Amino acid sequence: MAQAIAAVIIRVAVSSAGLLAMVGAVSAAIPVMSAATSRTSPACAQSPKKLFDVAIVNGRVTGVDATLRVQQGDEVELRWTSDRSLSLHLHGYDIETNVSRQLPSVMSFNARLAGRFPVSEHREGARERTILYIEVHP
Ligand SMILES: [Cu+2]
Repeated sequence: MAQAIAAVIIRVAVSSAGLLAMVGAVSAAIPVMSAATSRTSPACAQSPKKLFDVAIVNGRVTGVDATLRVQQGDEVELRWTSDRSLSLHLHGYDIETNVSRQLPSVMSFNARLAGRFPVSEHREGARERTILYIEVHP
């Protein structure tokens, strides 16, 4: 009998610990989200995500201009496709991604830094090559 009660107590302790862990995880996630939101100014809060579909064919960008322009504070999403495997690097923001014929890739970031930033292709044994510029206007 005492053993049964002990087992119940342990089970309750385990489940409440699990619940606490869940609550902890949820409350830990909330400050991150609100911090990201508060970084955008009220004027930019209404501005929708800036989406760009960038197709790379034979190592060249097609479908968009060679320079993409956004406003500082914009949420930017670059959706990459390529007919061959590439390793891409957005300078300044220092975001890297791999894209291939089978696997499109997305770079998603808040344009908090103003300036002109190259996106370059990194290839082993080859010199870095800029394929696109992103201008973030203040
Ligand atoms: Cu680079």
